[in-house]
Amino acid sequence: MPILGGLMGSTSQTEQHLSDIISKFDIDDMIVSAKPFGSGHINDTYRLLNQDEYGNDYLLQRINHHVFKDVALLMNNLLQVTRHLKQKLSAVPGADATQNVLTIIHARTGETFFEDADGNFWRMFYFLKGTRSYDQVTTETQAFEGGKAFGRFQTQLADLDTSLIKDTIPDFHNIAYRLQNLENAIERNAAGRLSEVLPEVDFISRRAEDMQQILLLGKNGLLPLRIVHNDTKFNNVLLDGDDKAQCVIDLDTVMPGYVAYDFGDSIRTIINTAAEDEADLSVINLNLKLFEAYTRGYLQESVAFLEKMEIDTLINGVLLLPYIQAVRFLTDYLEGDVYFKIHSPSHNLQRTRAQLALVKKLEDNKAILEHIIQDTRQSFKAKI
Ligand code: ADP
Ligand code: GN1
Ligand code: MG
Repeated sequence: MPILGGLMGSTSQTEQHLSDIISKFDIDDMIVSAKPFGSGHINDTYRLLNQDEYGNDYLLQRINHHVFKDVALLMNNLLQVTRHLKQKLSAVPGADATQNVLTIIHARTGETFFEDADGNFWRMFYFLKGTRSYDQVTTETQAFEGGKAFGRFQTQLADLDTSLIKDTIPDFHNIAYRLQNLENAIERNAAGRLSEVLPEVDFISRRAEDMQQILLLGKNGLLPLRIVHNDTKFNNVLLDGDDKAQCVIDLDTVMPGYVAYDFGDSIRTIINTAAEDEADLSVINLNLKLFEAYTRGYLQESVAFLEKMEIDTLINGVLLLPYIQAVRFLTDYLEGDVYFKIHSPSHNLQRTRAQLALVKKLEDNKAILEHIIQDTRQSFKAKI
């Protein structure tokens, strides 16, 4: 049994509850604190500190089961993906499967998660010490390393048996489905906020058709479905103390999809000189150097397996992902903030506006961005 040192003596109800949860997992360490960690919008995350500073720390998460409705299916995906990645790494000199891939700590029942009496679902991983995740990227090294990490991730999953991976959130990046949801939210106007957002609705409607390109190419069999990450915002890759890529995390949405989705979602968070939810739209600009660095890192690792059409549609992903994100934030705003964690009543509206401002900037610079992608591709093609 783990001895929950500091936690055990605690009077806080939350800590006592966490202490009970921790005791259900198969670890024998003395955990002295459990502190909320990270800035994810979906799960509740805690870092568990080991009394022994040289021992393992752990990451405990309460899985958001309103978002991930089938937790057993979700965790089975994670098991398959992490197993596959660890196996791949065993052939790579210098790679360390425990440091470079998430490790699931099983519950004492042998399951990959624990369901508490209130119907909450919990899981645990090793906490990767000495790593950092960035909500915003500031250096080309960070961008390049992030690109390498996600490019490698896709490459390593390219031969995973797709039948092992199930949809955790069906139609996750299906823009037609997301627009339909927005349409429904507009009709219901559940939170009475529609009159505030008419310019945003108009901006979105005017682009609805153009944004369907990836979906249409896919439907027509011109783009291969791959196992992709689907949530490649930059804080879902851990960099080490030297800002080298260490581990891709947040594997909940690893599902079949198109590679442009992953590229676009990373770029959404890298190229933007401001935060995802920036209130001052005038400071939302593009950092082309970071875009170039990410593209170089990404293609370096993935160009060998990508089809030409996949590279040609990366630019569509760059425009689509901030757009689809805005559609989702706006839908949530209209529905009364039922999906994303918010920090103020207008947070989802602020996020929507910031993402739409980014879409506009990206549209204005589309030709330059496309040029950078194709130039980078050429430089690698020449080498292989
Ligand atoms: P969410 O789905 O809510 O975004 P994540 O799985 O991304 O949850 O975790 C939230 C944050 O916790 C991450 O952005 C990262 O900073 C940190 N994190 C997640 N897993 C680990 C880990 N194994 N080791 C260290 N930090 C981690
Ligand atoms: C959520 O879980 P997190 O914070 O990494 C969301 C993503 C969005 C992102 C926007 C399962 O990601 O799809 O792009 O917020 N995850 C889910 O910041 O909906
Ligand atoms: Mg995350």
